Amino acid sequence: MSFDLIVRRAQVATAADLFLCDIGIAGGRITALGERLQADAHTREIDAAGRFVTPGGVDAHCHLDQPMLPPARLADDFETGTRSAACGGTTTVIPFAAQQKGHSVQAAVEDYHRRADGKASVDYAFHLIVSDPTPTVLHEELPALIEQGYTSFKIYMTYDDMKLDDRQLLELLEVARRHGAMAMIHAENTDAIAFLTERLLGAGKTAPRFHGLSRPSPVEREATHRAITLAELVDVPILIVHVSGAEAVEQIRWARGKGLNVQAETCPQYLFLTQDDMALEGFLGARCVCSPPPRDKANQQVIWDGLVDGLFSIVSSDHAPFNYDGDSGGKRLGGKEPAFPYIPNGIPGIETRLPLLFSEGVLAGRISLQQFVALTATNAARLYGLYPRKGTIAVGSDADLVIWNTGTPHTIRNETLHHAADYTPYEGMELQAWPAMTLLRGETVWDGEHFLGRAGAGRFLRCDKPEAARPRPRQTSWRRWEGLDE
Ligand code: DUC
Ligand code: ZN
Ligand code: ZN
Repeated sequence: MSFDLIVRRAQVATAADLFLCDIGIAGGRITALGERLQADAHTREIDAAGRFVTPGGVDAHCHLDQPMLPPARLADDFETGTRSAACGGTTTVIPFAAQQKGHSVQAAVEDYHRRADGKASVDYAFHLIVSDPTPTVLHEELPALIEQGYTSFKIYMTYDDMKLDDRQLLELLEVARRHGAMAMIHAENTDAIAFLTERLLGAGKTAPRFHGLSRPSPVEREATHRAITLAELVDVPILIVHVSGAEAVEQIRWARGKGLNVQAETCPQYLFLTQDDMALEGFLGARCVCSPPPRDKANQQVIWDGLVDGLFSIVSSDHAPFNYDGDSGGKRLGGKEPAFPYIPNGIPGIETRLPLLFSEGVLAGRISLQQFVALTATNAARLYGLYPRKGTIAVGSDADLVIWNTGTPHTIRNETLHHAADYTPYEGMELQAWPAMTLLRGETVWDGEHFLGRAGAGRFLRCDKPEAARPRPRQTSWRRWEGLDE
């Protein structure tokens, strides 16, 4: 057997195991895992002795160059966003091709390919966002796109330009069921947010921290419950994205207790930020404005508990980077300090996701290394139809690897990150882990100091229909009794 590259004496972690071996790589894939693999004249070698090696991260929720309602504008396009991903150990990203109301989903997909082509330096797939589920979208476009490898879509229950009502949600869930796609739900009650926002503004409460009060936990709890109930009626698995705290978690636990197939995602902001970060002096709190908003320490603990006991399948970044300053499009909207409803919702985090969770999760003893791998790579690949090509270290998988430096403290500084945003909410945090090297299909894209990837080297990935999106037979589903199961 001949190898292009051998990674020697790696402490390989998968979602199931931890073992010491050499990793043999040829043609961008892992072709052997074994002891003392034989090199030949052209084989490159990397000595990973004493280091953990994990699968390249799969960031299944990030926003890159996604058109926003003006004046908001994302700081990262595919070039800067995927560069940042690579330097933080992520080798596959799944951002969103967002349908604009009045336009087709197909147009969004074509536009999004143009934005990614020639720019991405890590591999990428697309989720869809459906904001205008016309009969053509439901019965022609989505079924065709799902067959072509766009096998997941996000449904918003809030935001004027995106939100769907319950009837539309049901119709989309039915498409997911019929065609085997994964439905991702942003669960916040839009009318409750509008009501609370109006009352807060009427009382002159405009500062960034009131963003949190306009979307308190019950707003998320109610929408989570409603999404679960609608999915129960259609009898289809769903995934609740960016779960922020205890009240939504309770709903998901309740649903699981009933035997419903509800998957859940959380994000670093719900583990490391709180509402106090939105109350920082001056306008600085705007930096941590995202939706759902960060809660409090007790809620953080509930989210950690959910990582430990398997409530959450994935930790994604929800990287939605807006500049704080900048001329336009950012949190301060060209130097002005807008009232909270006009602060763009989202924070950067594509580069810090893995190191935060490795350091504060694994090395701090909160989760196991195998759980880290499952949460940051394997489960995302499984949930979105990319497994086993992505998300694991196995013979036949792409040689996407992270070699970890766990011996040297690393302080997060925005100036050393590689995104285009002008801040990180984690500025000054000292971590005990940072990628020493990231490999994409056997090529080094990050060497611990420098980005070595190339814009355009990232490949588009068609997703299979996820096993996890397939409805399981259940005794209790009314559909079965009424003969509505196809
Ligand atoms: N939802 C997201 O998924 N990302 C950014 C903002 C939001 O509300
Ligand atoms: Zn969302
Ligand atoms: Zn998002």
